[in-house]
Amino acid sequence: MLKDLHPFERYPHNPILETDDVPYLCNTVFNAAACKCEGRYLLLLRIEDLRGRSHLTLAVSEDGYHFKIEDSPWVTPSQDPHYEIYERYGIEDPRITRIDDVYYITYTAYGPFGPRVGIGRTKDFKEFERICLATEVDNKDAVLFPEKINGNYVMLDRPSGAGGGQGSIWITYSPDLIHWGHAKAILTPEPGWGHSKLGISTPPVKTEKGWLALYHGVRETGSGKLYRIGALLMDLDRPEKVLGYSPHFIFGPREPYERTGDVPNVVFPCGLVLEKDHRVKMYYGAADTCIALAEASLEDILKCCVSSHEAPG
Ligand code: M1P
Repeated sequence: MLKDLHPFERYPHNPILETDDVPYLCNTVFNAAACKCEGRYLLLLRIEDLRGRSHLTLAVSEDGYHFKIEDSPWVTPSQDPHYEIYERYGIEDPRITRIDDVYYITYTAYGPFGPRVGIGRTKDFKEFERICLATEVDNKDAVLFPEKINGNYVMLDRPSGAGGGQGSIWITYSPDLIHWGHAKAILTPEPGWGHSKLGISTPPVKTEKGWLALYHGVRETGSGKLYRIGALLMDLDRPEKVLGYSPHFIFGPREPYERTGDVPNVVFPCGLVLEKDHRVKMYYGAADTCIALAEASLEDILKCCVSSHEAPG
């Protein structure tokens, strides 16, 4: 019964990465994108430095549980005048989506005007090429779908949640990854566990039942924000059609490393790895301070998505 509502099991040796594992001085390591590349597991870590600004560093593993962090940052805020001011305060919360042979990385560019979505790409996790800043400010939590749908790239993002606004999950389409449009809200906060704002967490995974993604819901409480996780199922051909979502949260802060840290009571996944046996590894930032892992079967996550109505608006 508990498994029906909470399908994820925590890795018993969590957290898998902490500040002391980073080979250079920093404040925290959290909110990592994840993928498999040439048989190895890769995490693209958000590392916050001692000024409170973030950059991205790679970690590699043979088994998905034991990671070694590279000696120096991989992607740092750009000095290119086209990007510089928008990334001046850091780059945060990456997500990786493989489309054909290219790994696309969406990230939050953070500068004096607020957060906006950046997109870059790599073929080998050595060279990183920025493609564009895809949105205006006050937008973050962006993920790309792993294939074009009806000739377009498809992205989920979260406009208008940063300044305390009620953030919803939106979908938007592009022929070239640069020009985005036909935007539509697909999931909006409701009274309950995610009443304050929602944001997509992990890039969609294709299943027989539809596109499956995890999202976070935020609840304002008397002692701060509480970040928990739900599941969202979208139509394969028309992903703006929400087929179902979990009415309850399926994962939330419980362990000491999730309850205590720089920002308490936060679980924040940015990466899923779907294994051949249909088990899922979810890598998540815990309390904005470390990285942890939980696993579930794809089927059990799908069972949490109950049918819903057509998207709002
Ligand atoms: O501190 C919790 C999270 O807060 C922000 O998330 P969101 O804007 O989606 O609510 C981000 O700063 C995120 O990195 C952080 O984990």
